[in-house]
Amino acid sequence: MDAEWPDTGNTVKYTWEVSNTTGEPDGFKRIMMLVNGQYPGPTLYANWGDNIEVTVTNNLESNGTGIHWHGLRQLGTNDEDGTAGVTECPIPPGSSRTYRFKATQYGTSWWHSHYSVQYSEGVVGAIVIHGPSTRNWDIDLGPLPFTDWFHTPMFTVNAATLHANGPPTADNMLVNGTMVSEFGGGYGVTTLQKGKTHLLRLMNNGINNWVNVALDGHPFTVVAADFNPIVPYSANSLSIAVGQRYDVIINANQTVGNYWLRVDTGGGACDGPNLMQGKIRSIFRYEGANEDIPGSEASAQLSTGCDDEKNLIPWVRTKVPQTTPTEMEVKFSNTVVDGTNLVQWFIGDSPMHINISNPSIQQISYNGGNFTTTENTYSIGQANEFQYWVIQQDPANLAAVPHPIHLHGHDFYVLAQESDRTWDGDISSLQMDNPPRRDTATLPTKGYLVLAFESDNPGLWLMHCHIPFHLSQGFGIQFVERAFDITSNLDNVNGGCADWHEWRDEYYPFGYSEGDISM
Ligand SMILES: [Cu+2]
Repeated sequence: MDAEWPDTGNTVKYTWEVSNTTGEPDGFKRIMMLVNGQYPGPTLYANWGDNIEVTVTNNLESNGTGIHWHGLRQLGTNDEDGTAGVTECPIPPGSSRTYRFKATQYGTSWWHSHYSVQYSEGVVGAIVIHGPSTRNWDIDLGPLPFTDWFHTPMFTVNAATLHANGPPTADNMLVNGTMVSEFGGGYGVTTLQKGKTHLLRLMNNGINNWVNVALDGHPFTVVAADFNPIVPYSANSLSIAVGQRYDVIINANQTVGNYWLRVDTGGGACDGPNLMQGKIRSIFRYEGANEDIPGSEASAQLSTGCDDEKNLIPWVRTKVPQTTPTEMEVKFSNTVVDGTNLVQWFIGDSPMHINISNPSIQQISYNGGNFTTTENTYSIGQANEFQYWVIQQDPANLAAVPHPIHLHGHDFYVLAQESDRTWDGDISSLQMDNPPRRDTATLPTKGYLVLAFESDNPGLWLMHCHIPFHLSQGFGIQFVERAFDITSNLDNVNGGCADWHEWRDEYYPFGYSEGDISM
């Protein structure tokens, strides 16, 4: 939970360099952008209550950058959220900035570039914040990230998708940064010790695909969802949306040997096609076993589709007061503009398009936040009160797909989540007694998601679909939470923007295309 935290007095420090390079995580060589040359990027480790300081230097040739700390609330430190166009200007090539914030929560998450679609080029890694667990375990195996993988650079795929009639086809899905393909590559290997219990931190750091996962012969005991400890439950298979995490315990009580971790996408109908669907795997090997490819049999049916887990009971109980939520409608449009298709997602009246060179946090300080329609801002005035929102998909949407909805600066409570249905306004149907609490939840196909969060963190907070293509196509809003109470350090923002503007004007003397915000 994040109402209080210990003060360790300790500061963990990291120094990261983002650079252009090449990599071949599944045997196919392509250009990548990496932190410290590593893929996945370095894991950020801290203890609950630590201060964290990460200095990021941009050594890219012609791209800005910036790092967002997914799920970390940035309580009182809105300017450290790392969101280009909202809380900062991008860090230009040749420049550095230091992010400083506190680990007010504990558990598993990830950091990623929030500059356009850059994270899907490789600027991504895990966050592990050590804290209590709702069930004991012997060995922490660390993070196990999943990501669907494209052989074509994502900036190219994203540009094509903006004008396409459907989702792009992924070439593969990486498990902990590796997989086999027709070009080579290899399976990842995770080592288990016979007779021990192991904590494994599953996360979907992907782009477009949901992840359905199971381990032969070993059910998962699920102990946390996103940054929230839950009442432990047993699952044979888990479904994980882009941005979500599950901490699970695996009991190594089987015969010493090799076991398959089996991974499927959502199947294509609810997410997007993946050429390796049905063949995505990773090896779990007991210490002392030979190094064979597993011969294990699937012991459980893999979950299918793109649905959130249903058995999440927060360990720390909350009763949410009942009131009527405000509705935001999600509409899809694919119209011909200047002779070519243009895909856009509307929330409310507009797709969100913001200027990365003119971040909202700076605009607030200049003019109190006189935002344009396409900046898609929603104002929240009251302090420390629950805010309720219905996100409703238009049943007439031609793109009948679910969306992983992520909110910055807060965890939210999931009060309702229904597919193929229009919210009827019946507040008695909402789950107010200890509802699931997390930072990313699925808005089901042609249905609705009802959320609540407390306005206890003044700032500019993005809420968006975590599929980078959809955010590029406008699927986002900005909450302007208590504009007059924002206490952020604007020196960081102003200094960063001055650097960015100088680089931009030199590098693009004939004008810079601001492009679309994505992440
Ligand atoms: Cu989406």
